Amino acid sequence: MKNTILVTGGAGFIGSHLVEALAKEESSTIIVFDNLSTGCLENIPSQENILFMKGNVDSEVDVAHLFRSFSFDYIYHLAAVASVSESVQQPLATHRVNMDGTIYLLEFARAQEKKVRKFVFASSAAVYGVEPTLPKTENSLIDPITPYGIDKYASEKYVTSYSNLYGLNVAVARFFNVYGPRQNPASPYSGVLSILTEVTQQVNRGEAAVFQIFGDGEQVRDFVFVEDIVQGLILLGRKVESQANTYNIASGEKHSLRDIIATYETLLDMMVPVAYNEKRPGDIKYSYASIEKIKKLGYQPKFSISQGLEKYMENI
Ligand code: UD2
Repeated sequence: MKNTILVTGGAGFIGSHLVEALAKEESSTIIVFDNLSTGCLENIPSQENILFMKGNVDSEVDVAHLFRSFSFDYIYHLAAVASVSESVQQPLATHRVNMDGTIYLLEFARAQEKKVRKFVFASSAAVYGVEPTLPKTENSLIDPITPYGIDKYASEKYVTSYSNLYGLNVAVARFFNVYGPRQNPASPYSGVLSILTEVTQQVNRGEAAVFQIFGDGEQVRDFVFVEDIVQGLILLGRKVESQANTYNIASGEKHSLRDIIATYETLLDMMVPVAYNEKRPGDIKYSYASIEKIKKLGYQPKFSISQGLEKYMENI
């Protein structure tokens, strides 16, 4: 079927993988809407059925131009300031993107003449905050502790309210710790596996690099390979049952940082030099997801941590 699909943030780490997967359906046209603040054009495959439009989700003018130019069957809203630390330092600026940006898109989506088949919103495990009950299910206590998490949760509520108020077809995804090719290791708050990967590359080039562990390395996360995130997002887009529902997207596996370092050492046949530092303030010791709800839609993670890391290593 011929579909026009919008991916906001489509030049970024997760968005570009989604674009690549959606564009395999040759009859679909993918519109990438991105301001290239952290994403880049090289992330997007050059294909006839992928079009790029530069713009800001928090600019009414830019979003109006987008919806004047195209009429969408599906919308995947991934554009955001993804850095939690930036949201703490710049709450107003990140709020404009992470919250107002969502409302602009919802407003134009509901006003569009053609009915949107699904508006999928990318939220985060950050909405659960530090409350310790595990695993996190979609009904776990919500208690975000940063502007980033608060804006993600408020956006989730906006998205589902547009289903109640205007009959917009919507679904919400909560990502756990995503990793994979094209994740940028530049900031100390980048995904830990992008930093660890960079350190192993530096060591292999003979450079003096040390991976800094914050805390004792026994912190546990649910690391999910980016292609499994894409699988989950596409399911939420396609399945009618996801209507007005919220889903964790994760691997359902839990690993400590020390286990992961050992997996790198086996895969790369090397020793990773590490140094131990004070744990980060506010760091959560254990975080992992229940994925039972999204499994009912047919989701099945395809990558164990070692399979995901192997594919990651092959693609950097
Ligand atoms: C993740 C998300 C964040 C938010 C949060 C909600 C990422 C990149 N971040 O933060 O956006 O949703 O979950 O709970 O997905 N670490 C090291 N050395 C390093 C970097 C990190 O030891 O060089 C530790 C860090 O202290 C933490 C763990 O590794 O214990 C994972 O860190 P992270 O920044 O990848 O992700 P997290 O879970 O803090």
